[in-house]
Amino acid sequence: MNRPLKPVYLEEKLEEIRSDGHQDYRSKSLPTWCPGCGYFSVAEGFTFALNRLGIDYKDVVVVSGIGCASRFPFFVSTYGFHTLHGRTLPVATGIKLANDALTVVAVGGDGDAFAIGGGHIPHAARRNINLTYIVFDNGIYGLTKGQTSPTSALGFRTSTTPYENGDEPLHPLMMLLSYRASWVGQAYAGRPHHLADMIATAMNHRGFSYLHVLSPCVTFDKTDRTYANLGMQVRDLPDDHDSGNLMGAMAEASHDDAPALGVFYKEDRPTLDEVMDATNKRSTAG
Ligand SMILES: Cc1ncc(C[n+]2csc(CCOP(=O)(O)OP(=O)(O)O)c2C)c(N)n1
Ligand code: SF4
Ligand SMILES: [Mg+2]
Repeated sequence: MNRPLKPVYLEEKLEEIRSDGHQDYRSKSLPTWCPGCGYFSVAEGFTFALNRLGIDYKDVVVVSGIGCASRFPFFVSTYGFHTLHGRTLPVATGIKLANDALTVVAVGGDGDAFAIGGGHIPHAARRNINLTYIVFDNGIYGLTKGQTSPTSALGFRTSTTPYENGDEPLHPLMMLLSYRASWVGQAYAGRPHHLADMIATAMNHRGFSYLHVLSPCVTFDKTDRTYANLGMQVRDLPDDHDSGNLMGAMAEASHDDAPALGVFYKEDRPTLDEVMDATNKRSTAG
Protein backbone atom coordinates (compact mmCIF):
# COMPACT_ATOMS: atom_id res chain seq x y z
CA MET A 1 0.00 0.00 0.00
CA ASN A 2 1.31 3.44 -0.89
CA ARG A 3 1.35 5.69 2.12
CA PRO A 4 1.15 9.44 1.44
CA LEU A 5 4.41 11.21 2.21
CA LYS A 6 3.96 13.40 5.25
CA PRO A 7 5.70 16.74 4.92
CA VAL A 8 8.30 17.32 7.61
CA TYR A 9 7.50 21.00 7.30
CA LEU A 10 4.30 21.54 9.30
CA GLU A 11 2.24 24.64 8.73
CA GLU A 12 1.05 24.60 12.35
CA LYS A 13 4.63 24.61 13.59
CA LEU A 14 5.39 27.58 11.38
CA GLU A 15 2.37 29.44 12.74
CA GLU A 16 3.46 28.64 16.29
CA ILE A 17 6.94 30.01 15.62
CA ARG A 18 5.53 33.14 13.99
CA SER A 19 3.03 33.81 16.77
CA ASP A 20 5.92 33.53 19.19
CA GLY A 21 7.49 36.55 17.49
CA HIS A 22 10.14 34.35 15.86
CA GLN A 23 10.97 34.08 12.21
CA ASP A 24 11.04 30.74 10.51
CA TYR A 25 14.17 30.29 8.50
CA ARG A 26 13.30 26.94 6.95
CA SER A 27 12.49 27.14 3.28
CA LYS A 28 9.52 25.45 1.68
CA SER A 29 11.93 23.14 -0.16
CA LEU A 30 12.11 19.94 1.85
CA PRO A 31 15.68 18.75 2.46
CA THR A 32 16.73 16.04 0.04
CA TRP A 33 19.15 14.54 2.58
CA CYS A 34 18.81 10.88 3.55
CA PRO A 35 16.69 10.26 6.65
CA GLY A 36 19.04 10.30 9.65
CA CYS A 37 21.76 12.40 7.97
CA GLY A 38 23.51 14.62 10.51
CA TYR A 39 22.92 17.65 8.32
CA PHE A 40 19.33 18.02 9.55
CA SER A 41 20.74 19.01 12.94
CA VAL A 42 22.84 21.74 11.35
CA ALA A 43 19.84 23.16 9.49
CA GLU A 44 17.73 23.13 12.63
CA GLY A 45 20.58 24.61 14.69
CA PHE A 46 21.03 27.34 12.13
CA THR A 47 17.40 28.45 12.38
CA PHE A 48 17.66 28.50 16.18
CA ALA A 49 20.88 30.50 15.97
CA LEU A 50 19.36 33.12 13.66
CA ASN A 51 16.38 33.46 15.99
CA ARG A 52 18.61 33.80 19.01
CA LEU A 53 20.74 36.45 17.34
CA GLY A 54 17.63 38.17 16.01
CA ILE A 55 18.96 38.48 12.48
CA ASP A 56 16.42 39.11 9.76
CA TYR A 57 16.64 36.58 6.95
CA LYS A 58 16.92 39.33 4.33
CA ASP A 59 20.28 40.28 5.91
CA VAL A 60 21.79 36.79 5.71
CA VAL A 61 23.56 35.10 2.79
CA VAL A 62 24.45 31.42 2.95
CA VAL A 63 27.16 30.44 0.47
CA SER A 64 28.05 26.86 -0.41
CA GLY A 65 30.08 24.76 -2.85
CA ILE A 66 28.99 21.37 -4.16
CA GLY A 67 28.08 18.26 -2.18
CA CYS A 68 25.24 17.03 0.04
CA ALA A 69 26.26 19.60 2.67
CA SER A 70 26.32 22.29 0.02
CA ARG A 71 22.61 21.78 -0.70
CA PHE A 72 22.09 23.70 2.55
CA PRO A 73 21.15 27.11 1.04
CA PHE A 74 18.10 25.53 -0.63
CA PHE A 75 16.69 24.46 2.71
CA VAL A 76 16.90 27.74 4.61
CA SER A 77 14.96 30.84 3.66
CA THR A 78 17.82 33.33 3.60
CA TYR A 79 19.63 34.58 0.54
CA GLY A 80 21.79 31.80 -0.84
CA PHE A 81 24.55 31.18 -3.37
CA HIS A 82 25.26 27.58 -4.48
CA THR A 83 28.63 28.14 -6.10
CA LEU A 84 31.26 25.84 -7.65
CA HIS A 85 32.88 22.87 -5.96
CA GLY A 86 35.52 24.23 -3.57
CA ARG A 87 34.93 27.91 -4.31
CA THR A 88 32.76 28.77 -1.32
CA LEU A 89 35.22 31.03 0.47
CA PRO A 90 36.23 33.28 -2.45
CA VAL A 91 32.57 33.95 -3.28
CA ALA A 92 31.67 34.48 0.39
CA THR A 93 34.61 36.89 0.74
CA GLY A 94 33.45 38.88 -2.29
CA ILE A 95 29.91 39.17 -0.90
CA LYS A 96 31.15 40.34 2.49
CA LEU A 97 33.51 42.91 1.02
CA ALA A 98 30.83 44.22 -1.34
CA ASN A 99 28.30 44.70 1.48
CA ASP A 100 29.64 44.31 4.98
CA ALA A 101 26.18 44.89 6.48
CA LEU A 102 25.30 41.34 5.44
CA THR A 103 25.80 38.36 7.71
CA VAL A 104 27.68 35.86 5.56
CA VAL A 105 27.77 32.17 6.42
CA ALA A 106 29.81 29.81 4.24
CA VAL A 107 28.97 26.11 4.45
CA GLY A 108 30.16 22.89 2.84
CA GLY A 109 31.43 19.37 3.26
CA ASP A 110 34.89 18.06 4.11
CA GLY A 111 35.66 17.34 0.44
CA ASP A 112 34.55 20.79 -0.67
CA ALA A 113 36.54 22.42 2.14
CA PHE A 114 39.74 20.39 2.37
CA ALA A 115 40.22 18.69 -1.02
CA ILE A 116 39.36 20.94 -3.96
CA GLY A 117 38.81 24.02 -1.78
CA GLY A 118 41.69 23.53 0.64
CA GLY A 119 43.83 26.30 -0.83
CA HIS A 120 41.37 29.00 0.17
CA ILE A 121 41.14 28.25 3.87
CA PRO A 122 44.56 29.50 5.06
CA HIS A 123 44.02 32.89 3.44
CA ALA A 124 40.47 33.41 4.67
CA ALA A 125 41.69 32.56 8.18
CA ARG A 126 44.85 34.65 8.26
CA ARG A 127 43.13 37.68 6.73
CA ASN A 128 40.36 37.38 9.34
CA ILE A 129 37.47 37.85 6.93
CA ASN A 130 34.42 38.67 9.00
CA LEU A 131 32.27 35.64 8.22
CA THR A 132 31.42 32.21 9.60
CA TYR A 133 32.52 28.99 7.91
CA ILE A 134 30.70 25.83 8.95
CA VAL A 135 32.20 22.58 7.64
CA PHE A 136 30.00 19.49 7.90
CA ASP A 137 32.59 16.71 8.23
CA ASN A 138 31.29 13.23 7.53
CA GLY A 139 34.72 11.95 6.45
CA ILE A 140 33.45 10.94 3.01
CA TYR A 141 32.18 12.27 -0.31
CA GLY A 142 28.45 11.73 0.23
CA LEU A 143 26.96 13.27 -2.91
CA THR A 144 29.14 11.25 -5.28
CA LYS A 145 28.30 8.04 -3.43
CA GLY A 146 30.96 7.34 -0.87
CA GLN A 147 34.56 7.94 -1.93
CA THR A 148 37.32 8.75 0.59
CA SER A 149 37.81 12.37 1.52
CA PRO A 150 40.82 14.15 3.07
CA THR A 151 39.34 13.53 6.53
CA SER A 152 38.61 9.80 6.05
CA ALA A 153 40.19 7.72 8.79
CA LEU A 154 43.13 5.42 8.17
CA GLY A 155 41.85 1.92 7.42
CA PHE A 156 38.39 3.16 6.32
CA ARG A 157 36.95 1.07 3.47
CA THR A 158 35.10 2.98 0.77
CA SER A 159 34.38 2.47 -2.93
CA THR A 160 37.76 4.06 -3.73
CA THR A 161 39.64 2.27 -0.94
CA PRO A 162 38.26 -1.29 -0.93
CA TYR A 163 41.53 -2.51 0.63
CA GLU A 164 41.42 0.18 3.33
CA ASN A 165 42.39 3.82 3.21
CA GLY A 166 46.14 4.19 3.63
CA ASP A 167 46.30 7.99 3.51
CA GLU A 168 46.88 9.89 6.73
CA PRO A 169 43.83 12.15 7.28
CA LEU A 170 44.10 15.92 7.53
CA HIS A 171 43.48 17.45 10.92
CA PRO A 172 41.09 20.37 10.30
CA LEU A 173 41.17 21.86 13.80
CA MET A 174 44.98 21.85 13.94
CA MET A 175 45.07 23.41 10.47
CA LEU A 176 42.65 26.18 11.34
CA LEU A 177 44.44 26.92 14.59
CA SER A 178 47.80 27.16 12.89
CA TYR A 179 46.34 29.36 10.14
CA ARG A 180 45.21 31.66 12.98
CA ALA A 181 41.46 31.53 12.46
CA SER A 182 40.28 33.96 15.12
CA TRP A 183 37.51 31.62 16.36
CA VAL A 184 37.70 27.82 16.19
CA GLY A 185 35.06 25.47 17.59
CA GLN A 186 33.72 21.98 17.20
CA ALA A 187 30.22 20.53 17.51
CA TYR A 188 28.52 17.21 16.82
CA ALA A 189 25.29 16.60 14.89
CA GLY A 190 24.22 14.14 17.59
CA ARG A 191 24.16 16.97 20.16
CA PRO A 192 21.76 19.37 18.43
CA HIS A 193 21.26 21.83 21.28
CA HIS A 194 24.96 22.32 21.79
CA LEU A 195 25.35 22.59 18.01
CA ALA A 196 22.72 25.35 17.85
CA ASP A 197 24.56 27.22 20.62
CA MET A 198 27.85 26.86 18.81
CA ILE A 199 26.42 28.17 15.54
CA ALA A 200 25.08 31.24 17.35
CA THR A 201 28.40 31.77 19.17
CA ALA A 202 30.41 31.41 15.96
CA MET A 203 28.16 33.87 14.13
CA ASN A 204 28.43 36.34 16.99
CA HIS A 205 32.22 36.47 16.67
CA ARG A 206 33.73 39.45 14.86
CA GLY A 207 36.23 37.95 12.43
CA PHE A 208 36.71 34.57 10.76
CA SER A 209 34.89 31.92 12.80
CA TYR A 210 35.38 28.29 11.87
CA LEU A 211 32.91 25.71 13.18
CA HIS A 212 33.74 22.05 12.55
CA VAL A 213 30.68 19.80 12.76
CA LEU A 214 31.18 16.05 13.11
CA SER A 215 28.29 14.53 11.19
CA PRO A 216 27.50 10.92 10.26
CA CYS A 217 26.77 9.93 6.66
CA VAL A 218 24.28 7.19 7.46
CA THR A 219 24.14 5.93 3.88
CA PHE A 220 27.79 5.44 2.92
CA ASP A 221 29.51 4.99 6.28
CA LYS A 222 28.24 2.03 8.29
CA THR A 223 31.45 1.45 10.24
CA ASP A 224 33.43 4.54 11.15
CA ARG A 225 31.82 7.90 11.84
CA THR A 226 28.49 6.45 12.99
CA TYR A 227 26.24 7.90 15.71
CA ALA A 228 27.14 4.90 17.87
CA ASN A 229 30.89 5.48 17.53
CA LEU A 230 30.88 9.28 17.69
CA GLY A 231 28.46 9.22 20.61
CA MET A 232 30.99 7.17 22.58
CA GLN A 233 34.01 9.25 21.52
CA VAL A 234 32.99 12.90 21.88
CA ARG A 235 33.65 14.79 25.12
CA ASP A 236 33.25 18.36 26.31
CA LEU A 237 36.28 20.61 26.51
CA PRO A 238 37.44 20.77 30.13
CA ASP A 239 35.71 23.49 32.20
CA ASP A 240 39.04 25.20 32.80
CA HIS A 241 39.99 25.27 29.08
CA ASP A 242 41.43 28.71 28.26
CA SER A 243 40.15 29.68 24.80
CA GLY A 244 42.70 32.52 24.66
CA ASN A 245 45.63 30.10 24.71
CA LEU A 246 46.59 28.93 21.21
CA MET A 247 48.97 26.20 22.33
CA GLY A 248 46.43 24.92 24.86
CA ALA A 249 43.82 24.82 22.07
CA MET A 250 46.19 22.78 19.89
CA ALA A 251 46.88 20.38 22.73
CA GLU A 252 43.13 19.78 23.18
CA ALA A 253 42.61 19.45 19.42
CA SER A 254 45.29 16.78 19.13
CA HIS A 255 43.28 14.13 21.03
CA ASP A 256 42.08 12.32 17.91
CA ASP A 257 40.37 9.45 19.74
CA ALA A 258 38.29 11.74 21.92
CA PRO A 259 37.16 14.78 19.88
CA ALA A 260 36.27 17.65 22.17
CA LEU A 261 33.23 19.85 21.67
CA GLY A 262 33.25 23.56 22.42
CA VAL A 263 35.20 26.73 21.67
CA PHE A 264 38.89 25.85 21.30
CA TYR A 265 40.20 29.29 20.52
CA LYS A 266 39.14 32.87 20.06
CA GLU A 267 40.96 36.14 19.67
CA ASP A 268 40.05 39.70 18.86
CA ARG A 269 42.03 41.28 16.04
CA PRO A 270 41.28 43.55 13.05
CA THR A 271 39.16 42.05 10.29
CA LEU A 272 39.89 42.25 6.57
CA ASP A 273 37.24 44.93 5.95
CA GLU A 274 38.63 47.04 8.80
CA VAL A 275 42.15 46.72 7.41
CA MET A 276 40.90 47.66 3.92
CA ASP A 277 38.95 50.65 5.28
CA ALA A 278 42.07 51.89 7.07
CA THR A 279 44.12 51.45 3.88
CA ASN A 280 41.50 53.36 1.87
CA LYS A 281 41.55 56.21 4.37
CA ARG A 282 45.35 56.43 4.28
CA SER A 283 45.45 56.32 0.49
CA THR A 284 42.91 59.14 0.13
CA ALA A 285 44.24 61.36 2.93
CA GLY A 286 46.15 64.38 1.75
C1 LIG B 1 35.12 20.58 -10.21
C2 LIG B 1 34.36 19.41 -9.65
N1 LIG B 1 35.05 18.30 -9.33
C3 LIG B 1 34.38 17.23 -8.82
C4 LIG B 1 33.03 17.29 -8.64
C5 LIG B 1 32.30 16.08 -8.11
N2 LIG B 1 31.91 16.23 -6.73
C6 LIG B 1 30.71 16.74 -6.39
S1 LIG B 1 30.46 16.79 -4.74
C7 LIG B 1 31.99 16.12 -4.46
C8 LIG B 1 32.48 15.83 -3.06
C9 LIG B 1 31.46 16.06 -2.02
O1 LIG B 1 31.98 15.71 -0.76
P1 LIG B 1 31.85 16.69 0.47
O2 LIG B 1 32.31 18.04 0.12
O3 LIG B 1 32.52 16.02 1.62
O4 LIG B 1 30.28 16.82 0.69
P2 LIG B 1 29.22 15.73 1.18
O5 LIG B 1 28.55 15.25 -0.07
O6 LIG B 1 29.94 14.65 1.90
O7 LIG B 1 28.32 16.51 2.05
C10 LIG B 1 32.67 15.87 -5.64
C11 LIG B 1 34.01 15.27 -5.72
C12 LIG B 1 32.36 18.48 -8.98
N3 LIG B 1 31.05 18.63 -8.79
N4 LIG B 1 33.06 19.52 -9.48
S1 SF4 C 1 24.60 10.54 1.25
FE1 SF4 C 1 25.34 10.78 3.35
S2 SF4 C 1 25.90 12.96 3.53
FE2 SF4 C 1 24.58 12.73 1.71
S3 SF4 C 1 22.50 13.17 2.48
FE3 SF4 C 1 22.80 10.94 2.54
S4 SF4 C 1 23.52 10.54 4.65
FE4 SF4 C 1 23.78 12.73 4.27
MG1 LIG D 1 31.69 14.86 3.12
